[in-house]
Amino acid sequence: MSKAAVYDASSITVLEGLEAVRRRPGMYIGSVSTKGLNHLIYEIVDNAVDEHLAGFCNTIYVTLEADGSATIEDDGRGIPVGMHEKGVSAERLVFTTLHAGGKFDDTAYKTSGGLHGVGSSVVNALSTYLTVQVKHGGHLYEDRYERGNPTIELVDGLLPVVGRAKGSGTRINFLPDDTIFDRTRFKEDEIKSRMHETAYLNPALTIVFEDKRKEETEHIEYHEPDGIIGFIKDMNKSTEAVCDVIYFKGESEGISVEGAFQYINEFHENVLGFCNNIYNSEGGTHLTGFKTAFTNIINTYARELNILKEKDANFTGADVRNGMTAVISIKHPDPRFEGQTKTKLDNQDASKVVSKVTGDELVRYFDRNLETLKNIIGCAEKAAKIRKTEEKAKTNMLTKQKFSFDSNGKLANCESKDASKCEIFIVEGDSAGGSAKTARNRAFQAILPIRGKILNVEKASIDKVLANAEIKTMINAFGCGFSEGYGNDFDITKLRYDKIIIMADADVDGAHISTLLLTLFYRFMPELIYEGHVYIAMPPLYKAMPSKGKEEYLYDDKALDQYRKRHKGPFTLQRYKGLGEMDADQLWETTLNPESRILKQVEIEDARMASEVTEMLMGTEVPPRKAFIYEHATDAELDI
Ligand code: TSJ
Repeated sequence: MSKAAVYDASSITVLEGLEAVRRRPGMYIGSVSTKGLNHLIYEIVDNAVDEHLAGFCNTIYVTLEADGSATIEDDGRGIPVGMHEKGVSAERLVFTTLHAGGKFDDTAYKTSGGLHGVGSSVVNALSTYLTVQVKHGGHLYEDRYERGNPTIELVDGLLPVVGRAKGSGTRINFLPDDTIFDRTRFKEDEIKSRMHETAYLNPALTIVFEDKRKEETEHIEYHEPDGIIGFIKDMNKSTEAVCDVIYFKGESEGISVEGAFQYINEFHENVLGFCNNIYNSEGGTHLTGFKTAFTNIINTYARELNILKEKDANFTGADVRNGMTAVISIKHPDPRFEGQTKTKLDNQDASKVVSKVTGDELVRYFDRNLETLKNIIGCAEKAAKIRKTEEKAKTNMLTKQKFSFDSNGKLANCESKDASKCEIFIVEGDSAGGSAKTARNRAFQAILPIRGKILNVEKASIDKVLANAEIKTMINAFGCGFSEGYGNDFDITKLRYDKIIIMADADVDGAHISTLLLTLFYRFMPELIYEGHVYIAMPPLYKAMPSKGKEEYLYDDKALDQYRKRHKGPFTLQRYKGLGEMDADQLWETTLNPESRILKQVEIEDARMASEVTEMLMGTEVPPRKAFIYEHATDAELDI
């Protein structure tokens, strides 16, 4: 069959549309990194979730296949395979039409909520192949695409029947295109966490996850009948709760609102927003509405109860959310998004409605549960007290800081003042720091040696963090200040270096120091990471010196294996134990010279996961940390 045979006139624009997706994939899925890759699965799963919301699907199966493809299956009604007005099956339209988000409002395919899952054609365009199987009316139908192009001929505009089937449902199998994505291995941790979250938000749904790439198939069933209450309980399971989970819901102006929260004995807040069951990592109007109403309620009660006296200032929003874990989930008929990653809910009516529901429902709750209310106000009082102490400490520090920058003895700054060209290396140890100072190109490379292990900021209180000399030097050198729970004095536009490069030995201690530094950045200067300024230098592990031919630096054991295979004849192998063993020339050549070095760029896939991971890695609990480090030890993502 010639390819032309399967395109009719109406599908020509369609194919041009999908070609656009292949040309600029980032526009449609955010990026072609692992994050974009995982996104393909979510786009498909969202369709099945829509079918669940429509009341026709109970179970979704998500399988990472041994061959690298993914399969998603549901037990819904099956995508309509019959003839659609335009002369093609509805199924073909789903996978070949780019729709901006309005869906095709005039077809049978408009889903119950018309909520999400608009990206099936995008997934199709970015897949080497994609097969669709639909069970319906006793028949099994099948369709297939390659890089978005259909390869099966329709019979009178209908999909061919390939067999018989019991029940109904849809099954999609696709292989991401390795000419589009940097790497095509799905990251199971992020997928599992997203599927679990989807289960919490849809308490009647079961999601069966399988990873067949593992030696022994991993099988997990996510079913969370307690919904977002269970979500909160799980997030807080390893900490001491200050009160029970409080749940409320309500509806107004066609928007339904559901919220749950609990206080724990910690000094941070974790408030997550969802719209139509999709997580909004940049928050938005639903969270603003909740926060405004909540701050008002607590301040009003605190005055009524005379906990806040007439002369006292109100609690701030951050005060009243001190220790709070919350989920706000709304259903909106026409959600709009803004923000860098288009994940910030923008509908003004959402703010109004969430505010109203929160106000009405929580006043009703607190009137009947005065003890809980008093506990919560207690958390706010603690936060306010700490905030005031810190405000004082910070003013003191900042005034001192103004004079301390120049006398910042250990920093060997670069000559250029053009931040876009400058780099700062944070080097473990004074001796390596010394070599690096000699080796560097002082025109644009600054060196900041740090001694031993810096403070673990996940465990230390803020005043200790700010008192730490190494940390102060870093904050001074970067030039942007820092942000923490109670205010944001961080200004990325003042950053003095385009690249902040962590340079530590390639051993366990080195890894620990890198983790400590990343924790510091993530907690107090997260924009540095979000905006891609943070890198990890990769010094070589070996130098291979053949008796004939050129010396070569090898950066990991895989490179050594490859060298052994590639290189016939004898060679001497030098193993570097630390940066200190290299002379200045070697250090320049292997680690500093932009032409020949290898840097790993630090990227955060998912802020929530990252937060959990830093807590897990740097917090006081030991066992999960070990498992995580082992699992990811071979996962380095190389850049440049
Ligand atoms: F399962 C899945 F993830 F693979 C998947 C399921 C992927 C995609 C792209 C779609 C679906 C899907 C679609 N599951 N169920 C449906 N349902 C419909 O498309 C459907 C069926 C019947 C009717 C009707 O009005 O009779 C309407 C719709 C929207």
